[in-house]
Amino acid sequence: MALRKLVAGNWKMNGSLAALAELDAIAAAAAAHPGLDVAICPPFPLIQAAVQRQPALAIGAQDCHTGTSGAHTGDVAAALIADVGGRYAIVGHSERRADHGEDDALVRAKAEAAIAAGLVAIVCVGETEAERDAGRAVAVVEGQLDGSVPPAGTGATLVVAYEPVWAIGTGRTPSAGDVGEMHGAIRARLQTLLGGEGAKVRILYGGSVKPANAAELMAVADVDGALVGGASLTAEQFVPIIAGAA
Ligand code: G2H
Repeated sequence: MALRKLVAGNWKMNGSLAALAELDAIAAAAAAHPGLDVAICPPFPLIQAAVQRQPALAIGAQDCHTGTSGAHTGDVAAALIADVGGRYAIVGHSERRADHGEDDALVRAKAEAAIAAGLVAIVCVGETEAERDAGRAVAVVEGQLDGSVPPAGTGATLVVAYEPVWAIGTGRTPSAGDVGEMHGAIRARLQTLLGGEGAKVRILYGGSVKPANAAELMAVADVDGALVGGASLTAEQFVPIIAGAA
């Protein structure tokens, strides 16, 4: 079943108020390709300004807390992200798993909090280079899915992003064959975990997606879009990726 593709940009710890000017051409490209969804996830302080600058463009966050409010210095509740107009929350990115020790149980709780607040949760999974070299890539990702996918997730509330850690920001990407094998395995696991809804959850590929490889990656079976880091920071790079996914 062909799902509606999603191309999401993850600005990570980059951007500025001035950089939001890039959203003008990105929003125009999104409007020119109504057959797919486009989102940008800037740092928290830019979310509201991004929404105000381009209200028709979906804006999201790169993380959220598990709770709704309280004494959690420096954290941000999913409800606040929604309150300022955010529509997505990336959770469990490998940089957060590595930098902040986030494990599968915490990622699942964050995804559930995002969904409860009305956001679409983008749950990230992916193996390290050592795990792939050891022939354990699929088993590692299946384990991450088992631990971090919310059991009540649906095609409308949940997206999974497969991001091999060794491909992030390195310029290296897996072969189309390896991507197809992994996305097929993820699809099968999602159907085991979520039943019929598992066929409707979009599975994004992430890791060094760029204009030159976007169309080939997006043509692979069960690749339902892309999570794009560095190449989402400028319209010059991101707009051709949107076109490549359309
Ligand atoms: C993977 C990706 C975005 P990049 O982290 O989530 O980043 O495209 O820079 O590899």
